[in-house]
Amino acid sequence: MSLEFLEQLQSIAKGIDEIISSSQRISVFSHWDADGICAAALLAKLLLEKHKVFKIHFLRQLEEDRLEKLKNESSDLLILLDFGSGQLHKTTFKEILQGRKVIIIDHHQIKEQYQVQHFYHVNPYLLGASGEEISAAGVMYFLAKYLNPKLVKLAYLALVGAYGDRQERKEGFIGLNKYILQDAESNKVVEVKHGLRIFGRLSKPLHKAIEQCTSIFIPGVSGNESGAVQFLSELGIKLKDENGNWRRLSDLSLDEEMKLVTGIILQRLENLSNPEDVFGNIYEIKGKEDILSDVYEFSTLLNACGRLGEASIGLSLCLGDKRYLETSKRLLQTYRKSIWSALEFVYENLGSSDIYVQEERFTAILGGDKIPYNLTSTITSLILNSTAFPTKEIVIVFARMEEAVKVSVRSRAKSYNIGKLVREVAEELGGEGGGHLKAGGAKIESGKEHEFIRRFKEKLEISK
Ligand SMILES: [Mn+2]
Repeated sequence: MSLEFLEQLQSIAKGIDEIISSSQRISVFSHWDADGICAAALLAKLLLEKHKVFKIHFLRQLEEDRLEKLKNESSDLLILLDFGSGQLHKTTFKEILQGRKVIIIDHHQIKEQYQVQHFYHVNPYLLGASGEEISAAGVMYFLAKYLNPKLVKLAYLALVGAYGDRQERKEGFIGLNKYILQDAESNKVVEVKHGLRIFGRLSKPLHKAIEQCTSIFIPGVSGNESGAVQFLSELGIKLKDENGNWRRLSDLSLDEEMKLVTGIILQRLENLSNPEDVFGNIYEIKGKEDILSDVYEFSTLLNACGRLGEASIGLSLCLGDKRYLETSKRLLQTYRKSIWSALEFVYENLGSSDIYVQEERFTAILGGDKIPYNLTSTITSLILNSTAFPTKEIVIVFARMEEAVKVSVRSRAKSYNIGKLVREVAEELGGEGGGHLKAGGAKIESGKEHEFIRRFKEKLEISK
């Protein structure tokens, strides 16, 4: 199946190359998360090598008001990355397709597919594969590689994008992503190691890494420096070496690292029944330093830049410009602080049925303005995956967004098509939405949160 995808993509690549070559003014619109930024970076490299002039814009989402604006785009070629597939069925989109060339490179679910002249829609679902096994950056990577073989050296960007979209599983990268990892390993771009998957392995003092880790929420330790110091000293792990220098996670002996893993699991056991695996693959990017040398850390950094409205800083980092490294680290700090305070808010309100609603099959969190709308998808994933929160197999988070409400849904269950359910409910309520099998997002009118919950519950029951 994967091979069918690669063969078909290779044949499409030629047509895409021609459409790019024949265009003078190229406008690129991409999603502002790590996947969108990596896809944009891969496309930018390809276009730069072709000496093309282009503009790149990053958007939170391709919503109706944005589509309206795209109708007036003056470029002769419009390229959409990491969105577009879920908007194709809209009337406004059909109008956009008239009078200009359009390329969509996406991996979200498609409601309606049709063919128009000068329109390329590249999506794994149309090529015998699934959007769960490859990200937009991954699709863009294969295209870039077919059109310019030396771009295989950027394979790591496709992994950073896939990681950002949470496509890396316990067993590692699977499906088409696995082919990308193979490319990356055989070209010595990425090396796979094993260890404790905590942000700041190489770049931070140990207690800081534990305290600031966003992938694992440890009550009393996350976001609490003295809590982290105490936690480590209780485990008998020294914070400094003989010379008085702060130790990093990468300085620990295997024995100490195992002690730490056990400590984290035990700490989290107090709040949960099923502690997640904190030990696993680490993907080291060769020839990069600091925070940019780890696929996981790089993707977190890009998400921070994008979600705080500075995706172009992330893009510069992907293109090898190190001038913004310090700025991006400051953004990361702000990003983490916002995430912790939102998680703390939810944690403190676990008992409040106005905020933390437990239904039979899902948990809904009415975040109001206590959860920043630009971070809802990250926060929803963290809550679903963190054992500190007693959730059902699906988590819905609502957050105020100017006049509207942003909805994020994440699921552990295999039996539903979350993206489709979210789109249906949102559209019934006059809003818009879509997504993947296990993740969806929507924008609805303020005040319709409970109606969303009611309809979502009904649809879940029918689709079970
Ligand atoms: Mn994506």
